[in-house]
Amino acid sequence: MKMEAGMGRISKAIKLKLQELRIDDIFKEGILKYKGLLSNEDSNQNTNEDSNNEELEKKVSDNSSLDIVNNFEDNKGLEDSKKEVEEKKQQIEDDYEHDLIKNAEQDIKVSNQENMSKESRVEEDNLDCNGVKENIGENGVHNTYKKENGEKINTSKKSNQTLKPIKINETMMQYFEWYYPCDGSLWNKVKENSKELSDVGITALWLPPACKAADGIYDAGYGLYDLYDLGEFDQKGTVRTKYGTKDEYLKAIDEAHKNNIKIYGDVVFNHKGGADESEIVSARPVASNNRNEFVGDKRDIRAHTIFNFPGRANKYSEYKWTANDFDGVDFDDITKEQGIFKFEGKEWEKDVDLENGNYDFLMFADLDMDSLYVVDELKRWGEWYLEQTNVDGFRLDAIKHIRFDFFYEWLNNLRKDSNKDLFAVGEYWTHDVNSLEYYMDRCKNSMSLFDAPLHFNFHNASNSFGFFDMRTLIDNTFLKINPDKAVTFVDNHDTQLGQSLESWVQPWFKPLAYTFILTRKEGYPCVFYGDYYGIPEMNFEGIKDELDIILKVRKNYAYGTQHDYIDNYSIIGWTREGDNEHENSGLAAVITVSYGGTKRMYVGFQHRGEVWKDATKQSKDSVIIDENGCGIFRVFDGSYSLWIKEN
Ligand SMILES: [Ca+2]
Ligand SMILES: [Ca+2]
Ligand SMILES: [Ca+2]
Repeated sequence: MKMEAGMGRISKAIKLKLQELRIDDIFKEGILKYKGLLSNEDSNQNTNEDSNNEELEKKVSDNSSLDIVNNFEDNKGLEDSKKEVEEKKQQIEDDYEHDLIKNAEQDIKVSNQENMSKESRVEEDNLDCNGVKENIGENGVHNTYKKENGEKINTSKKSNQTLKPIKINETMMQYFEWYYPCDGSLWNKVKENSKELSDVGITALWLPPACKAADGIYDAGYGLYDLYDLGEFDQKGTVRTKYGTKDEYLKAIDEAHKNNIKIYGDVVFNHKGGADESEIVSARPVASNNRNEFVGDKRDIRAHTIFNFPGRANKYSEYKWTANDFDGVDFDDITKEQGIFKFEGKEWEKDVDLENGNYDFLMFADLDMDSLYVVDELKRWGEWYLEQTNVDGFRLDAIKHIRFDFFYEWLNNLRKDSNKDLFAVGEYWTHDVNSLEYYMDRCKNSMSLFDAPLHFNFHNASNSFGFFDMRTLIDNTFLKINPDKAVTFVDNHDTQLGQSLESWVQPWFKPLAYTFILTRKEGYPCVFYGDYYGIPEMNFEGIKDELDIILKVRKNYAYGTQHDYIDNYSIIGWTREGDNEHENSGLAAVITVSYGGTKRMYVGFQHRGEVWKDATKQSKDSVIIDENGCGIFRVFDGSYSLWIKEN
């Protein structure tokens, strides 16, 4: 066994990575186009190196092609940007090459030598993880819902499609990104692509909020206006929402179900925007950074809190919202002042995230979850929504701003009423895994949670210039402490470039992160639409080709006992032995944030004598599994490899 990658090539790979990262900064500053510059430079260098080297350079170049590509408006922009790129490069080389890279090379060389000299060990997985627990239940026919007065009435379902038990690993996809066009095409796209998504291994789609929102067709759905308008009533300028009409939504769900794909609806309960009328309310302004602290006297404000839904004319629900249903608003229409105005006689919910003193209030008109009228109306809506759409579960928005025990009751009620499992995943945005753990306790384990801390680890590793200790990749993650309830993801509509919680995982690292979440046993992975199809608004092409391979490996091979080799600063790996239910299953995965190399790993005695290949086709090696059930698996610099039995 020896180190395959020479130091010269490593140095260049890191330099290229530095360029990519700096260029991302340049991109953020609005300077356009760099891919051509990188590619030209790439092809002008190192013409004398051997064929292995060429393959490596191609790989690194390929990685760079995953990055964001923009077009110049004019030649002047091109010249300016070239100049700026050159300056940035010079700065990077000055800053890093002579000390950081040199030191790192030395460190990593030592680290790798230590690793190579170690006898590879067969390690049993100590995590005691049972993988994705989400099982599809028997979809009992939900044929009743309660009217406001509690009377049960019979209703007919729009869809009686019963999903078949899923025998492959479950994989969710977030089927939208922030800049998806406002052309009303998304629901139809879901319908058209359901079969293809099913074929590649997607078993559930998280769709964006279907309800009419304050900004009509320009609203991604989170500025919620009318829960009962799924694109059916002429409100906020159109009948349809950003994504299409109610009819198209229901047809999309039906088609997804025909292809055995579950649908998770996005539920926005924290706030309402786009009120139909305003009213005078007695309120006091509070500090933005401490919502328990008043920063002004009690006064009458004009609050946007009356929701009559005139376009819907009482269909489905006669409930009218007024200031009594809210705790506060973000605008006084008398003084035209933006702020946080807490209504007299109302209290922020106590059991919420404690950032800013009390994080009940997020935006618009904040729902009062202390009000039984509000809680009852939201329960009724849940029953109605389920009856209308036949969704299989929910993505729950902004749960850190909602009374922590609210959703336990809401979900419990719906699950009992419908006799369905009803998967749920909550969005609790935090770096702090302890907050997630606390929330789980408070919601009595009634939902899964997005593993935001794991996302931040990916983000940090991808921006680390190669200096991220990969042994710590799952440290402080929800995945580590609660693998059955962690929904793992790489990026989402909030973390994508230009968005409120921007913490974009650099494109070169995305395939590594997806290899991690899609081939390991723990967690329920969620693939981001923007990573898959790209984000044209940001000139990001997406990594569909890479993801299709990783998804198929998940679907067909990622089964059985897991063995971890998360034992090296740069290169980590793991294997799955496969199981009897999935023919030829089993895999070996290797990822590295820095140098390439090889890793000897145990894949199972039952695989002795088999020939394994890299499904990503980056390495041309044929690995023969030895008499001990082990193989030696290669990975190139800053990349990933996925080994499966040749067949
Ligand atoms: Ca709230
Ligand atoms: Ca309240
Ligand atoms: Ca509230």
